[in-house]
Amino acid sequence: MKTFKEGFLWGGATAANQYEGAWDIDGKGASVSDHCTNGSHTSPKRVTPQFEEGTLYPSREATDFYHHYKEDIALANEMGFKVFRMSINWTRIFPTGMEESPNEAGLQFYDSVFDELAKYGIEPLVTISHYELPYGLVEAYNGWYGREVIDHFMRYVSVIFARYQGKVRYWLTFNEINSGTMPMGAVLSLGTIRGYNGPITEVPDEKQIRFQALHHQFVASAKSIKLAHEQYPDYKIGNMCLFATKYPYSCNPDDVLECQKQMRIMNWFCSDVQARGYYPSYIDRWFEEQDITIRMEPGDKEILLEGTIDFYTFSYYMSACESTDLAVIDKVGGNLVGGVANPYLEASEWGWQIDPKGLRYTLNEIWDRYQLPIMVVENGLGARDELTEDGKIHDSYRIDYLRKHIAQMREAVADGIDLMGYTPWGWIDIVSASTGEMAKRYGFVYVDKYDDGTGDLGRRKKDSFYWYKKVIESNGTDLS
Ligand code: BGP
Repeated sequence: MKTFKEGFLWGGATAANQYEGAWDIDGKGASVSDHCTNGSHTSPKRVTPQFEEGTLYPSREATDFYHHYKEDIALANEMGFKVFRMSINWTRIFPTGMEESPNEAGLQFYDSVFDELAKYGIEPLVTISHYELPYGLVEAYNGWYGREVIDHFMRYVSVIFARYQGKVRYWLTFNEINSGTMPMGAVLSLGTIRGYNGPITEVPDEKQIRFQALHHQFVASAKSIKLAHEQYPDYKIGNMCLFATKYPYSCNPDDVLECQKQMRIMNWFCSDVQARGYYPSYIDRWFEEQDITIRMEPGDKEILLEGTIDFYTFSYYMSACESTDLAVIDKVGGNLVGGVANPYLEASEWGWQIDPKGLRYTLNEIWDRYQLPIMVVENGLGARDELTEDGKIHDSYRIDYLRKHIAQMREAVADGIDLMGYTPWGWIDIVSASTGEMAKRYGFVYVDKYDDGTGDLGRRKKDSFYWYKKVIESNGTDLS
């Protein structure tokens, strides 16, 4: 039976806006995430156009990768990482997104990071845009709704592609691009929130604006891929989707059809465009029903066809059910979107349903659809960790979650899918994207940083650190 291949890319994932801090250092500008306050599971984080005195903006310091990158990369190396997923903070390179030339200090920071990774033979996997849209572009264009943003993005991409040649091979264009199909994606991903001041959970559901903005992202993504294929033949470029796997709540055909519809719009639509190079036929009817009209410019269709992805990546945390019967059902939460509770599954404290077998199912579905190499670039359990008196963290719940998911990935490989690698989310503690909390931790490494902004940023290895090291050493055969 097949198992993880030789050279399988084991590693961990992060994003600059949740990890780097140093939000206004060395010429960096403010991104959408820098305008987000902290929150919690019960009290949502807010986005504020003006900075409020006395309010905590957790991305500002985050867990300070900016000043700890050497220490952190050494820890990653100790676990045996082969790959390190990170993002470049667009506003470190172009502070408002609109400058003519890049900020050299920002470029140098990533040179140092890539050089440090190279020292250990760790391959960077770089997300070009991970919830880090320059706030200047929100004010000037209503974020990605403005077609002009494509050109600003391409200037940024051209600069980083040229600069990091020989240092980076694997790139992802937009993190969780399909978050744009969901209202909260307007804040984090699309930035179509000019003037909006309020909780990220209450942003108006403006589908016409969101899907037009998403079209601009598709074009920008395809243009970047085309550029890479033409000028940087070593580069491999992937998409990145938030895969919120759905099951029909019952075998009632109405539930099955509803589930198919949700799977298509939320999970398949974006990658169908990015992997096949054209809008899928099923979307026309839904656009009509929702009164959405996409304005395309001449050449857009050709660009989409010319800029298809080299590999498929996704985040996987949970699954949920779909039903048309509103009477039955308990709702569950989730990353940007929830669904109907599945009676066979348990949920985390944040209400995300834990479903390792759903990962096997999802991997097989993706493979069947595209036959492209796949990478799981986010997965993990957000949980509260307790420090023992002697400074240890016994996170058996996290080990248990990851063990079950890796076992199911192995099953999927045995089923015949082509899996390139695995980068569990937040391998070191970072700020939560959905709530802005520090209390929701994913890491193998604990960071001394708390929700009131205190903490000395010291790093400590959790039990899961030693466990994951063993998993990597054994190429996924020893999960004990
Ligand atoms: C994904 C994002 C990440 C991340 C993760 C965990 O949606 O790509 O940025 O944070 O989810 O979510 P959270 O931090 O809300 O627990």
